Amino acid sequence: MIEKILIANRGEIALRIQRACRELGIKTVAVHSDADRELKHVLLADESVCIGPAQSRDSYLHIPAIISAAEVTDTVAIHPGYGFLSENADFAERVERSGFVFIGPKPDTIRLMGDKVSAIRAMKQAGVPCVPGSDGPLDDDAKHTLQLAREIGYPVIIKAAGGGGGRGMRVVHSDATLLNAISLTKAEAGAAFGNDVVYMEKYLENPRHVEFQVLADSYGNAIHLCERDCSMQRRHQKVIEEAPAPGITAEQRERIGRRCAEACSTLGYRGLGTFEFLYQDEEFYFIEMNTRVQVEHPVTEMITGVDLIKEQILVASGERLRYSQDDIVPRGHAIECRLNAEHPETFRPSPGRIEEFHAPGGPGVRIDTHIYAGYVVPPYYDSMIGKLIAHGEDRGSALARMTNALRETIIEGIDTNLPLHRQLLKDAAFQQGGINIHYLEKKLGL
Ligand code: MV4
Repeated sequence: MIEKILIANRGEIALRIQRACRELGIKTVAVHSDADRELKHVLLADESVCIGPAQSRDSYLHIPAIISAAEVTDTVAIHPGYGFLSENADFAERVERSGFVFIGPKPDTIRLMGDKVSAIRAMKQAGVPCVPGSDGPLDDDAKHTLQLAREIGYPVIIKAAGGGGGRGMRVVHSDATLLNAISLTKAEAGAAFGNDVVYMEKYLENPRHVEFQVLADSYGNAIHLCERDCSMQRRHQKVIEEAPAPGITAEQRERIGRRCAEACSTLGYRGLGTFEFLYQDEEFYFIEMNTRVQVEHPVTEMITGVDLIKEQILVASGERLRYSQDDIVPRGHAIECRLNAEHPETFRPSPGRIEEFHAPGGPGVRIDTHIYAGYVVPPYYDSMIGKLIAHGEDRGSALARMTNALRETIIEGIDTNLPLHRQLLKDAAFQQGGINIHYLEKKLGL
């Protein structure tokens, strides 16, 4: 068993990982930047190490500083959280080569999934339904590329193999603009990711974003933990997530979930993972796999009763999965609202001192946040300051509990998106369930 974990992250997820470690009797090392001495998990940690200046690239992204902190503290394992180095295969490799356990998949798996072309190829081979497309990189043969686009049928989308999460994509509606769009996407991808490989897919015009959570151990056992709907988003930033996805039948869940779990076994996947799908006209289309714990993992925890971070640590320490697929019986419905330090209308970040904070409560209400009255939100990092999660026996009950929780929550001193959430909970289409990925931007008039 792992005796000590270094948490290579900050904010609410660092606190969430620390809580899981404490439940498991594992000591924690907090690493933090100069700007983060007052973070809640740093104040609570068994040990803490300052790893550099405020800028992420000099601290949370600085691999040698993190490895050195692990060495001086006699750390056994490193948990990367989400963002920062969580999907950096070179980091995972250096962690392992330095003799530490990386809490996540093997470096080669991270690398495979980081390249979207190789990820799609692997998933297609493993029987996961994918978007009709080029099934590989686009080559320099213009005639062949034009023919491919016609076969797939316009509109098509050109995506960078090194992209993901909305970076490096271009929609094309006709032959006339295809080749130029490919050149532009290639040039941008080369500059942004150091990899100018691009591929083509059929562009789905009004899909929902539905993702399946998986968990696998090192012995070929893998399960899925149902799906989440993350369609409520703006500029590729998720705003509200929920589980299960409205309108998805038990038959669909079983069919696609089993494919995901089987793909994990086939690929020798280890740890937590997420299969991202676009869902349109009752069909699922795989687009990407995330090899980290995700921000929205609590909605899955609330409906399945599984502590995903604890399980992630247990499988990383070499234990067998404690659950079989039959043990996973979803109960009720859960919704998460991401709380951001930003102006509710302009979305401008709003760092500063939190003068007052009142957390909501009551049955089925959970808040994952590192903020407290007197805490100063630094300007250097992502503006998310926490997550409000509501669970109920059905979607209506979860919505009612979230509405109450949003009404009770008071954060003063900085702007937050609480007013936006209160408005979205009243939205008729959201209440109905099943909005698509363009809904929020259209509603906001973007
Ligand atoms: C797509 C698509 C439509 N058709 N692929 C954006 C983020 C990246 N993960 C993939 N993305 C998309 N890929 C095909 N073939 C539309 C999007 C997309 C999107 C996907 C999920 C959540 C929000 C989105 C917002 C805009 C576009």
